[in-house]
Amino acid sequence: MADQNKKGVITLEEYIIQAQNKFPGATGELSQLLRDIGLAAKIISREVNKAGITNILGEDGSTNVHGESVKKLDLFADEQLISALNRSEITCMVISEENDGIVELDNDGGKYIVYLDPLDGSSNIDVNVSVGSIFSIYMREHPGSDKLSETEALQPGIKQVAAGYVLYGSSTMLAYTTGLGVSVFTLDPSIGEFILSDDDLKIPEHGTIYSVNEGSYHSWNQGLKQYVKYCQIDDPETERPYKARYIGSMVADVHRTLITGGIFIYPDSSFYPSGKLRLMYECNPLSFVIEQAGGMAIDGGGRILEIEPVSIHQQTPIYIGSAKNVLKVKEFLDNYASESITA
Ligand code: AFP
Repeated sequence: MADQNKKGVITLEEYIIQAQNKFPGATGELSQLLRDIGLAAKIISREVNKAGITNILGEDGSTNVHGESVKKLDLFADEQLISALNRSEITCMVISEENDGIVELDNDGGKYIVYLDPLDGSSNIDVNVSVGSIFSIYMREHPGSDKLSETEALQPGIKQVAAGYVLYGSSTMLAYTTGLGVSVFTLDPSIGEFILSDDDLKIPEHGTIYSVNEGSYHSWNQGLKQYVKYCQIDDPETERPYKARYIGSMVADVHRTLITGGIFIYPDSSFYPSGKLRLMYECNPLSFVIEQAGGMAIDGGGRILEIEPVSIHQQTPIYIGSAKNVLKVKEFLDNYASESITA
C-alpha cells in the first residue's frame, strides 16, 4: 500500500491493466471482461441509488425460474450485465439467476462462461437495505466445439478463473479475485470511478459475529442448534456471547464477515433440505473470495469449491467465514451428524 500511496489513487481500470502486465502471455481478455463488469456495476449502482425516487421501484409482476417475484431492478441489472458481456465478444454464454437456461451470447467462440446473480437480496430493495451483484467466471473447457450446452457450464468452483461481487451499500464497493488475493474498490461517485481501497484484503482468523436466519431455528439440524447455543454462552475469555447480525442479503452479510470476521450460515433445514442459496452464482464466487482472503467455506461436510455441480441452479447449504469459526461449527456438525433434522 505504501507504493500505492506514492502513486495516488488507482482506478479499477488501471489496476486491471497493471495486473495483466505482470503476465506477459496474457491476452487481455479476462481484463476486458472484468472491466465490462465494472462498467455494468456503475450503471446498476446509479439505478439502485435512485430506486426510491423513480418508478423503477417495485415488482414487475412476473416470477423468475425459482417462483420468486421479480423486481424491475433485477431485470435491469440482468440486462446491463449481459449486454456489457455481449459487447466485448469474449464470453460465449451467461447463466443468470433470472434466466432458466443458458443465455447464448453473440460470440459462440468466446472463451469464457459467466455466472451471474444480477441483484442478490432484491427483496430488500423496497426497504433501502444493501443489495449486491455476484459474478463467477470460468474458461470454456472445449472452445470451438459446435454447440454450447449447460453441461459445459457445470464446472466445480475450484475452476473459477475469477469471481467477485459488487455491494450497493452506503457506498458501492467491488471486490474480486483471480486467485491471487482479494482486491477491493470503492466507487467515487464524483468521478464515476472505482478506486482501489485494498489490494490484498484478509479476513480475521476468528470473529465474534454469527449470521444466520434464526427464525428458522426449529427447522435446523441438531449440530447447528448446539453451535448457535455455543455462540450465545456468556464466557468473556472466549469473547462470547457473540453478536448476532443478519441482513438477509448474502453479499452484504458476507462482506461484513470478510471485514469483521465471524461466520455466515445458510444451512440445510426441513424447509430447505438442500439449502436455499445457489451453488454456482452465490456460494462458489463468494467462497472463492473468502478463501482467497484466508477464510473457509464448507457445505457442512466438504469444501464448497470442490462440489461437482449437477445443475446450473442447484442449491447448497453454506457455512462461510473466518477459518476458526468455520472449523468450530464443523466440529458441532460432525458431533451431531447422526441426529437427523426434525422440524
Ligand atoms: P432475495 O434475492 O429474494 O432477496 O434472496 C436473498 C437471498 O438469496 C440471499 O441474499 C440471502 O442471504 C437469503 O436469500 C435470505 O434468505 P432468508 O430470507 O430465508 O433468510
